[in-house]
Amino acid sequence: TEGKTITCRAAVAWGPNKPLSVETVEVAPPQAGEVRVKITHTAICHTDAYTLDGMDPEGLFPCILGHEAAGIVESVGEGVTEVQPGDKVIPCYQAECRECKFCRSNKTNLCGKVRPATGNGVMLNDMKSRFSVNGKPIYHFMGTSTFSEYTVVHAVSVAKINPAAPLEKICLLGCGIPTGLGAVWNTAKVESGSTVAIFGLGAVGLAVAEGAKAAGATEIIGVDINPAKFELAKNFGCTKFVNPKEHKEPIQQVIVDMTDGGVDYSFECVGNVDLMRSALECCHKGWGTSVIIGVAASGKEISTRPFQLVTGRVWKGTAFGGFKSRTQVPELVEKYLNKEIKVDEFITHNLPFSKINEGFELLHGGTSLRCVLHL
Ligand code: NAD
Ligand code: AHE
Ligand code: ZN
Repeated sequence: TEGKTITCRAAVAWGPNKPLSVETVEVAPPQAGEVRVKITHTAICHTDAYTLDGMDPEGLFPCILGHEAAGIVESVGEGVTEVQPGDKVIPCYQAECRECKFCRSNKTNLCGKVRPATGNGVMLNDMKSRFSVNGKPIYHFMGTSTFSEYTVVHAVSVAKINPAAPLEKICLLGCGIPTGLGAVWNTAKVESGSTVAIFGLGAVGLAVAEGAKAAGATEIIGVDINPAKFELAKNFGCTKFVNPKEHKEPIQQVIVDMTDGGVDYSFECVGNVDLMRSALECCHKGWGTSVIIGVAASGKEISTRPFQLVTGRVWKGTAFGGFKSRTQVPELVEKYLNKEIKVDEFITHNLPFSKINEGFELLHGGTSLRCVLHL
């Protein structure tokens, strides 16, 4: 197959708010600096649903979504030294070129190299797509497009992992779990003895709980409007629960009252700007730090009284938990293999790839943390 176009199955998003359509697509060979990957397993993250629902200002259609996956390198383009055919890999939507201004800074995990291309649904070389259906180009998504049996990614956007790793599990290390763990360990740098509030107990929020517990947080308050999440969340480290629907006061007030003035750290894992405000305002005066993880819809803006910041609260945000992807994703895989981090526990469902729309329904329905699709 090397050097040739591959014809395979992919789930095409033809337009916002339409079910995905699993059909035959053509995947062109990788060009210089690119890698073609056979995706074996992909999960569905809320960001895929958000984009499919037409809420992403960068969302382009038709496209192939998907960004939390694992697979095996099928072929590489000219000049690629990072990986070779047969390597087990995790595609990384947050690239790491190790050369740009961002990569050379230890203050960020963002990479500037391929971002202009990935934001426009194309590959950097020629600013074109490698996917087509009957000759019509289909856009890439987040530089990963893992809802396809084969995808083409930039070589700087693929992490080579331990060949002993089970791909049907560690595909989750492509987004949600690293995001939650890293938000705690890299962005907030939660200390032992801290109090924490987590808004939204999906896979991201529960990874925050796991990270906070590992960091030695003594009180971890889970906030969700779906009480079905509470029992589950205990296994990930949550010690107390708050359902905003059961309180008439603003939820920040409820948490401030529960914690003698507020939490040391809070995390917004929903993508709701009102909740982002609550998450900031439930932080303790003088030092409380709130981290925005959730992705808000196009046009939404955050607000609070500046006095909240004047009096020492800090508002932060994180992408992929601050992890430098190509360097640190393989380290997270090792941590999983050494049983130092949970992954299996986040997999609530497994489905064949053909049932991808059912996977989206499960996520929307609130019963699924992560559904792994088997390609
Ligand atoms: P999810 O859908 O599995 O979980 C969201 C949770 O929020 C659910 O349990 C839901 O019941 C709860 N929720 C919804 N509305 C709520 C409200 N008003 N108050 C309290 N809880 C509420 O989603 P996920 O996959 O865990 O992703 C969470 C968010 O993180 C999404 O916005 C996603 O786009 C974003 N995300 C960001 C990054 C990043 O790098 N910054 C990475 C991954 C995901
Ligand atoms: N494109 C959107 C924002 C989407 C967004 O913020 N994506 C996160 C990852 S979510 C993974 O589930 C991210 O990494 N952002 C940093 C980046 O470089 O995209 C918008 O609002 O335009
Ligand atoms: Zn994601």
